[in-house]
Amino acid sequence: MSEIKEIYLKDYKQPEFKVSKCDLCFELYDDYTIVTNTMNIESSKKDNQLYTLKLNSIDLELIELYLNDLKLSDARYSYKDEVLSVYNTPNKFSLKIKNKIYPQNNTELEGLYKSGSIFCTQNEPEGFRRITPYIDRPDVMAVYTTTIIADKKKYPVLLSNGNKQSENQYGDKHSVTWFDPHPKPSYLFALVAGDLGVINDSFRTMSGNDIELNIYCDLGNESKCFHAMRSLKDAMLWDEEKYGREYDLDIYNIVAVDSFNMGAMENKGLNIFNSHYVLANEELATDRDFMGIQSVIAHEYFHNWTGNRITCRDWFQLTLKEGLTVFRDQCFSADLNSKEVARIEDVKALRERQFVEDASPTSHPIQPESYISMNNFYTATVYEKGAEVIRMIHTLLGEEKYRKATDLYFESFDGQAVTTKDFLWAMSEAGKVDLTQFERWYHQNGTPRLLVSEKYENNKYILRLTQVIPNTLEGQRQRVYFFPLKIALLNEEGKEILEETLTISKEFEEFSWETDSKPILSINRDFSAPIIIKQEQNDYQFLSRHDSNSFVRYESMHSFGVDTLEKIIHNDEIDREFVDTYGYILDADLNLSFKALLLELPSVSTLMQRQEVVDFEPIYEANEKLQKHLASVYKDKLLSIYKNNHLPKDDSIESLSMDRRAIKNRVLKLLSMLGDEDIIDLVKNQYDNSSTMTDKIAALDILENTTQKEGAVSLSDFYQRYKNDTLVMNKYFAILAASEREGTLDRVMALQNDDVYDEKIPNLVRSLIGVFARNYKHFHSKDGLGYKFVADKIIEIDKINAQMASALAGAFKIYEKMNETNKKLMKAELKRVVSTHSLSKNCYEIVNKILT
Ligand code: 0A1
Ligand code: ZN
Repeated sequence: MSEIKEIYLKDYKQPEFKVSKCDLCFELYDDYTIVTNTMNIESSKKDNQLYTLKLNSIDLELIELYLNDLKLSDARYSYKDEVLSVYNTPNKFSLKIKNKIYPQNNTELEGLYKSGSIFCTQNEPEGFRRITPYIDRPDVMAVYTTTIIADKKKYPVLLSNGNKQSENQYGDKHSVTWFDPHPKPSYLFALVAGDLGVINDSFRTMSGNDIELNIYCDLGNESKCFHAMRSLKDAMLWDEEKYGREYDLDIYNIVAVDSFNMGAMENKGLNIFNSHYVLANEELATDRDFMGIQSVIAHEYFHNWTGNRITCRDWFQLTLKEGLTVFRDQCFSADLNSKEVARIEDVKALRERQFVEDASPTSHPIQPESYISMNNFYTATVYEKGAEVIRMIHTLLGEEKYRKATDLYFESFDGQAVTTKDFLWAMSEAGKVDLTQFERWYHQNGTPRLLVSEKYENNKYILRLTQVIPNTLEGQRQRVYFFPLKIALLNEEGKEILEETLTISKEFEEFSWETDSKPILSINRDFSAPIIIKQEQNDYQFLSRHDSNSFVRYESMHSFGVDTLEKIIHNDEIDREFVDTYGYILDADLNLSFKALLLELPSVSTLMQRQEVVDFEPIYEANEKLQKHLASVYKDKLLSIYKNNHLPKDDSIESLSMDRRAIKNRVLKLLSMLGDEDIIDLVKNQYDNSSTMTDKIAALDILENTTQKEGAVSLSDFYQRYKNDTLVMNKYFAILAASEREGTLDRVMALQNDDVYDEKIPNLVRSLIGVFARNYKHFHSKDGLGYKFVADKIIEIDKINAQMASALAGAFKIYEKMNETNKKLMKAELKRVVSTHSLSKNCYEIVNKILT
């Protein structure tokens, strides 16, 4: 393991040297690659002293170095502890370094590596130092020229950032040179070489430039790229209309690869994507996959302005680009689809991932103060909570001032590497609000709670609010927040008496309004702040039927469900009123996707988050009991909803078709709890006859969880049909790994030997091991075998890909809250992992935090 060193934001210093120009040449061979890197470098000091230049380098074989064209003797440089030091450098000079790397052995998938037969790169945050020695930090921005030389037959497509400058042929080889005029940090550098298929299109920008758009993929997959292309064009137009931002190169390339650690990467002019977020057609992708592609394609495109043109000064500023870009992609998806459904889905994801993280030993502010491995900070907190913080700014400023403020941000900082303070300056300057107290959202961690009490007397409605702020992990007190709280008071018919956005800034606050009769409170409308509301009294039954704000309507139904399940856990009693409300929603005339959300019962994770000491068994039992009850009371209604919306041959991805699939699969799942033969026939029929992957997967999941026989038949049919399509096989592995059936662990273990499974491909590891580690029932089984299996995998995969391993270790974050039996079992495994010889710093950081 490289030395474990914690890096602190407070230690930030400006770079001692700047690189203005970086010319790269890659000679790609089967067994190795030669990189020649020529940089124009200048000292930041102007005193004509001689300095030592330090370049980050990991696992590089140096061949030779030249300073101002003179070959450097061994005495002029040294290479140790991942730093190449060049001694006695002048003020301004050129440095040429030739080195050798082995992309085909690179299983970490950072730097230059091979995904199948394709060469590709991943350099954020610190991968570039695995390609060539460099000042590998985001505040060093240079203009890059890249030449790639490779075998013409094997690698006909050679890509890098920017615009294509020239092409040459030499015998069996060819070369292409790319020039990117926009200065950029090294983490945005990209290279791709391979024998690729492509689809092309073009986009005319608002000032009339025609941009060439290309999406590259494995040969044969071209027809699966059209949804991604449509999404790209939609995103380009949206950014012009909503933010006045236009694309700035002649060409925009996207490449889909199968081996990728994350979702996608915004490299300037050459985005590299996990193929999961590019390839889709109606037969092979689910509706969720289509939505995911639309939002990730947009996310990476939006980074061109929020991330690339204006980048981060240092990695502690990550939320500057990520929080803002997630907010932008969320708004884009909301504009193109259903606003109400999009907002609910975003909040659901936030609570399932970020709230859990924020209540765990790895809780951190959206702008952390320290890290051991930056790779561990691409978190739900930095991304999703970061987006909520930007959303609150948007709410506080309002649409018009927010646009003025983003214009000011772009004008003021274009071409620079800046901090979240710079962003907040632009927001408060153009928004004319004081954001001093608001800034605490960047530096404090944990989810704040708001206690709500109400009083009505003498025609006066009084609302009392109390902020309860969690302590830091070390037990220090944190301060109260400034945030927008959107509320409404409703009359008995559900009509709004008033709607207001309150700004909350104190620990205790009281608001009052004169009203003729006692109003009903609709609070945190649209989830205007990422907080937990605790009400002394509630009107869930009324609000889930009548609130005009769809978010609060969903929220009330959801909270009503939570209360109902907790009553079952504690008193074994099913709340009749909840059951009635459920029936009311079944009958209501609503957008069908919204209705499907209202009818979704609270997740196991939601209930778990509310337990002081976590024990999953009673949660599963209560869930099953409530579902069976609802299914038997409403069997006829559910069946008629199913039949009205089941159109097996409709494979359109227009919203109505997707809405229909959402509702009918929701009710089918509920009906399947009955285990009745007529229902199982419906499910089997759906599997056999539906033309969409959404329907097939929904049916397969039900069959796997309810029937021994039909499940096995359909699963083997599915396997035979799709075994050659890895993206589809991910779904197969995920269904089996998430199964609640007995014997899941054994089957997951056996699936590792399946021909399709490959431990080096992150998507497959996520689908099999990652999904199993989030299968609460089997991962937390009281024999401890689930823990042991995942710990074994962490240790094994850590040697292949440390980033993947530390992501798996995240499943143990819940450790501290577990009941004694599980805790003891977990502890033994965590200790085993942390004491593993040469464990990566990525895993060490996560496991060590969990244990201390
Ligand atoms: N910047 C990318 C996400 C990303 C981050 C790190 C990676 O490798 C360690 C890869 C991708 C985004 O936000 O889309
Ligand atoms: Zn991003």
